[in-house]
Amino acid sequence: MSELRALIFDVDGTLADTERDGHRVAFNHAFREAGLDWDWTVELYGELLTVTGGKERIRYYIERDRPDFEAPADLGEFIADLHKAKTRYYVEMLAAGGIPLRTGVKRLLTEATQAGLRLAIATTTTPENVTALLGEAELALFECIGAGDIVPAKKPAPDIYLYVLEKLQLPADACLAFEDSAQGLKSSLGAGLKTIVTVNDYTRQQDFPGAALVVDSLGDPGTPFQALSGDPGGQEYVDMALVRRLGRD
Ligand code: XBP
Ligand code: MG
Repeated sequence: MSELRALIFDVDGTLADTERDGHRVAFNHAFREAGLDWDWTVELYGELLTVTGGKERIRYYIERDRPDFEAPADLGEFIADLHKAKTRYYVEMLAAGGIPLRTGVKRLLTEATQAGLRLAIATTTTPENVTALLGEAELALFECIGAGDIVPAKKPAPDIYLYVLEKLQLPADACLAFEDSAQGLKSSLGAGLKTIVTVNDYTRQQDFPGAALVVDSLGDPGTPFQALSGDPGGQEYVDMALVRRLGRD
């Protein structure tokens, strides 16, 4: 068994709650701009989140909910253009307002860096979205960012985690992953990674078989997490001691 060397983070839902008030709003903006009457409500978006990747999600929606849509000859190009507009707007939104990192994220990133652990990102989202979400100082903490279409098969396939492990030149048992969703967990477990799940409103009801720990946030001193499954060993927030124990178990 290797010593813990790196932490690998998912982005959407894990580093920040970006889906409901970020991505969803940006998709709707792009639809309106393109003259489409499509409106992804909070509830509908929860269903669509079962499909990872924005382009894949739009295609799934057209096939499932818009049987009468007169698709252009090149549907792939149409979706790609729509998605480009969505990304542009999402990045603009973040630049204008920003979405805060979830409880404990900033602290854990700092503590892990100080403890000499390496940090990486494995996400389905478009690379520009990651840069827009994280400030320069936070971005600089990550030595590897695996994002978007860099791998052909998105989560729940393990490919993006395998890509990051390859870049880090580390075996899976020297790393610990952080995810927020069942599809994300499937992806990290598929790559052989022990995984802590931090649920959010969209993923709270999902099942997380195989997770090392399921909590409602990473927690902070004075703002304890609630453990939903797994053994937090008396800890109230995810710190280096807990990370090292879960990385070893
Ligand atoms: C979550 C996703 C993404 C975002 C939208 O990614 O599935 O598709 O919802 O991003 P993760 P794009 O949890 O792996 O960070 O529109 O850029 O695909
Ligand atoms: Mg996620």
